[in-house]
Amino acid sequence: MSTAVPSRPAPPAVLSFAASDPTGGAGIQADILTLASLGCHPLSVVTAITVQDTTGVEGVMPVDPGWVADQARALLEDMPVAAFKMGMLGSVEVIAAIAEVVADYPDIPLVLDPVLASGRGDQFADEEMIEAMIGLLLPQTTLITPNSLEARRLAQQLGVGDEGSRGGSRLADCAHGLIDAGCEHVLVTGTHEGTPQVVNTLYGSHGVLRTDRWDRLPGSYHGSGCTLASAIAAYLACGADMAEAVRGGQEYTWRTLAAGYRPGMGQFIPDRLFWSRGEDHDAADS
Ligand code: PXL
Repeated sequence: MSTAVPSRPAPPAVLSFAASDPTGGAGIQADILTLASLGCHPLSVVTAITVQDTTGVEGVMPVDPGWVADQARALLEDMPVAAFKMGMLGSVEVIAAIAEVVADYPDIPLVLDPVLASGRGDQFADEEMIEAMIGLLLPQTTLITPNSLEARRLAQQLGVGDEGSRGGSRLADCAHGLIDAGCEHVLVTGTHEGTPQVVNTLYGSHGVLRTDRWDRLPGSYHGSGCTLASAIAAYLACGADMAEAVRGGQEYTWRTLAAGYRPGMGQFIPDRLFWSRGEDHDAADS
């Protein structure tokens, strides 16, 4: 006897740990849009709530660490999770709580976006939080996705030399410092470097795995890092290997930025659903 309602197979579930951004530009809202757009089922554990508009962040209130852990455990005990994605975590205590939960799931790939500051300069992580990220999360991380500023700051905390010079070899040192500290792969994004194109480089323990160059887009975007890390997590959840996932995630993100829009008086936000808007929005094909 079968009383089960016939159902289609569930899409791969990706669990995002991130803070709420009420603008819908960054944070958990960006992650949910990206994951759904790429065919995954988004699971969302809220780590903090923020007060912000498209011009800046006014406040951050971390969620109680026990509540963060409980949200995640409830999901993990109910269903299979194909990948973890982490963004703004809010406090040392929340980082510790999350690190303890994910330690029970060592086979689930983990993409860590080390949200140290917003593109607009709002600071989100103090020295103790960076220490906690490095000590507790990095050894469990499959891919960390710092921009070049974050890569240098993390490396500095690790004691990897930085005499203030810029350039590929220095970022490579930062990336290898992060790998030596325990993560498997590092994708350093180059938006903040002075290069004519944006150069993003994926490192593994044996060196550079791929380098991708992207035409710079005009405008200042809010939520591009969240979109990229979530998109890579989605590709990994769908079975791509790391190099394919990093390529696919960048391609998707570039298209969301090219189709970005400005809903308020501040930054542009990426259009994670660009493909649903009709041909005029398909900027990458033009
Ligand atoms: O873009 C990084 C980021 C992540 N998460 C939240 C944010 C921001 C930037 O403002 O507000 C919640």
